[in-house]
Amino acid sequence: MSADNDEIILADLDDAELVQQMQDDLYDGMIPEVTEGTQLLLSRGWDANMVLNDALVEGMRFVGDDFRDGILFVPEVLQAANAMKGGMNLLRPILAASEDTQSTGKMVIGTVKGDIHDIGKNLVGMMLEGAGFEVIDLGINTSFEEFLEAVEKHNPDILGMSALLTTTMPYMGVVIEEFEKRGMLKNMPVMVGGAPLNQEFADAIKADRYGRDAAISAEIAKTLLGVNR
Ligand code: B1M
Repeated sequence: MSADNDEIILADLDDAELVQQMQDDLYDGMIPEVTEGTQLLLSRGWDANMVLNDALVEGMRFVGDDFRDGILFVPEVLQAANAMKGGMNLLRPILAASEDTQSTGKMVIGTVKGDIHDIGKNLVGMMLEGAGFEVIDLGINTSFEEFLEAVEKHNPDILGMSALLTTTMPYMGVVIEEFEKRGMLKNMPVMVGGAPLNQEFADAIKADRYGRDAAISAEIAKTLLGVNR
């Protein structure tokens, strides 16, 4: 995947070449290059969502495949994740400003206990902010007790949970069960998401909705407002 980058001037590339180069740079964890590529595409009139999906998310897919196949290891993947964040830092304000500025609703969101993957969750948070939501982000490795404390403090309209590991996704069910026991889900629908999840799993743990990706999740969140159990 990696090419010798020394001679490449990103500004000289056409759009397709630049996207390809950004995917390579993301794979190689080159934060300044990914940031510069993001800036260039934006300055060429690219929509922020397209930059996100075509260059960054797609680049991360290659990283994931090679991580799975034992070609990349944790330090390299972390470096790629940081390069992705470099690009996302530029996209965040644009995505967040792209829709209503008035608060649509409030969502508490976190990556569940045992899981430290936060890129997807952060994207969902960004898109929700873009859709006018106030987002209270509890970060990674979030226990039921932390979700409970945040829900009691902020009284959100929606509870959101993210998990990227098959070993941590069942904990979402534990959180839902604990809230259910306390009768706290009557006015607080739950949305879950993360790469290993699907609708079937969401149904099995009694989540209200499954969000496949960040853009769809923002739409789903809007439809969830006012849902009562
Ligand atoms: Co990890 N990792 N990782 N990892 N990692 C995966 C998830 C894995 C699939 C890689 C692989 O094997 N191909 C695999 C899981 C396998 C499994 O469970 N069956 C895996 C593994 C095994 C591990 C470790 C166990 C590795 C190890 O240590 N041996 C370890 C676990 C650490 C832990 O959590 N306890 C680990 C560590 C790491 C890093 C720290 C190195 C790094 C995370 C950095 C970070 O997040 N800050 C990392 C990364 C980057 C990945 C991959 C490569 C990329 C994940 C990502 O950011 N994707 C990933 C492979 C992959 O998924 N292709 C992998 C991009 C992101 C935009 O997509 O997160 O799916 P995603 O989010 C999407 C949707 O899912 C959805 O919207 C998002 C945006 O469109 N979505 C929601 C997500 N949350 C949502 C919530 C919603 C709604 C929608 O509502 C609330």
